[in-house]
Amino acid sequence: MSSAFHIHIGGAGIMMGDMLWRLYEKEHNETTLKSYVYQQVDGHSHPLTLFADLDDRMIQEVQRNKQIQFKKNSFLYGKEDASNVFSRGCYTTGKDIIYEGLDQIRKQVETMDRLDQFVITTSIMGGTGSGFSSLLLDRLGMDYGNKLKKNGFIIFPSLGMSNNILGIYNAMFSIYMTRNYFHSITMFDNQSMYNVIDQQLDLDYVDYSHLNNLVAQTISSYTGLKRFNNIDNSKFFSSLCPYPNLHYFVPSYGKMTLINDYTRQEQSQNEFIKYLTKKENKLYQSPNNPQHLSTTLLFRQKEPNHFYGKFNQTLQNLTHVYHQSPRIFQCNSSNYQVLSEFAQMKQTGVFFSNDASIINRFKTLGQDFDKMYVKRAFVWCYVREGLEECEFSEGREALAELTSEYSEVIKEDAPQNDFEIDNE
Ligand SMILES: Nc1nc2c(ncn2[C@@H]2O[C@H](COP(=O)(O)OP(=O)(O)OP(=O)(O)O)[C@@H](O)[C@H]2O)c(=O)[nH]1
Ligand SMILES: [Mg+2]
Repeated sequence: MSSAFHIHIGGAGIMMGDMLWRLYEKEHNETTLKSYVYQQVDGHSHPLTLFADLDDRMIQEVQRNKQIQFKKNSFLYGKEDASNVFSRGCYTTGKDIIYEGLDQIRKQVETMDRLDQFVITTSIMGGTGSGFSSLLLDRLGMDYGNKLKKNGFIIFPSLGMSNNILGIYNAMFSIYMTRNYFHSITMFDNQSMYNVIDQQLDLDYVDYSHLNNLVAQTISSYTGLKRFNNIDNSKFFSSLCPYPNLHYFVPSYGKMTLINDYTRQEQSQNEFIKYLTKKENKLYQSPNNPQHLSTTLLFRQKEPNHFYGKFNQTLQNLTHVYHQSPRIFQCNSSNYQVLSEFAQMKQTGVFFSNDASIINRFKTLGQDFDKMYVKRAFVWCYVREGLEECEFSEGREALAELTSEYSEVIKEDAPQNDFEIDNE
C-alpha cells in the first residue's frame, strides 16, 4: 500500500500543516485508508510528516497539541530563522540542518510499503519558505528521483507591493524551484483568500487560521480521494497539465457557512457549480478573465452524488483553451471543520483550473522585481549570504521563460482569447 509524505516548511508552511493535521485528526475515525498518511503502530497513528523551520517558534506551537501523536523525527529546526532572505535559507543557515532533515524523512519513508508522493506546504515569500524549500526540493530530487511526485500547496505574494518587500525577491528566486522541482503547484495568496472569506462569510475578524483552513480543506479533499475512497490520485494533477511545465493551478473553494447562520440552505447542484466556478471564489485571483487550459472539479460529500462522473452543462460552458473536457471527482466524506465557528456543510467543493491568465500576475511580479533590482535595492542582503549576483538575472529569466511558455499556448489559440466564465 502506498503512502504520501507531508512536508511543511517555514512559518506559514508549518501553520498550514498544523491546520491540516488537526483536520486529519477530526476525520480520523471516518478515514478508511489511514496508512496513507499515518504510520500505524500498535493501534496508534503517527503522522508521516516533517515540519521544518530554521527556528523553533512555530514548531513549538504545533508541539503544544498533544492530541496528535507526532513522532520526534517529525520536527526539524535550527537556532535562527532566515531573516526573510532566500540565500540564508538556501546557502547558509539552511545548510546546517539539511542533512538532518533528509535523514528524518528517510527514516519515516523506510516505514512505508511505498511512497507515492510528497505533499508540500510553504510560503515562498519567507526566507525559509523560499530558500530552504529550494534546497530541500533539490536534494529530494537526488535522493528519490525526479519522477517521484512533488505536489506543492504554496502561498505566493499578494497583488500590489506588500510591506514584505523582500518577499518579491524571495518569490522570484523560488520560480525555478516551482517550475523544475514540483510536478504541480496549487497557488494561494493571502489577499485573495481574505476576499473569498469576505465574500462567503460575515466574520468580524479574520486571521491566518481562517486562511490556513482554506488551504487545509483543499489538501484534505485531494488526499481524501485516497484516504476515504481508495481512488488512485497519482494522476489527479498530471491530468490537469497539457504541458508539463505549465503545472500551476488556481483553486476555488466553497461553500463556507458560519455555525450561527440559520439562514443557510443547501444549493442545487447547478447553483453549487455556478457558485464554485465564480471568479470571486478563487483563492488566487487575477484581474483578467480566466483562460482555462484544463479544469477539474472535486466534490466533497458523504452521500453519493448523481453528478459524479457526468459532465454538467455549467462546466462544459467554461471555455477551455486546450479543448479538454472538465473532469469531475468526488471525495466521499463528511466535511469536518477544525474552526468552531464554521458549520459542517453537507457539500463542499474545490474547483481547480490550470488558468493561463496567471501570466498577468507573473508579469506583475517581474515588474515589481525590476523596480527594486534596477536600484540594486537590498541586493547586499542576498550576496552577503552566499548568493552570486548573476542569480538575480537567472531568477528573472526563469520567470520570463515561464511567462512566454504560457503566452505561446494562448497565442496558438488566439481566436478564443477573450474568455468569460458562464456566470451571471
Ligand atoms: N496564509 C498564511 N500566511 C502566512 C502565515 N504566516 C506568515 N504568512 C505569510 O507568509 C510570509 C512568509 O512568512 P513565514 O512563512 O513566516 O517566513 P519563513 O518561511 O518562516 O521565513 P523566515 O522567517 O524569513 O525564515 C509572510 O510575509 C506572511 O505574509 C500563516 O500562518 N498563514
Ligand atoms: Mg520563519
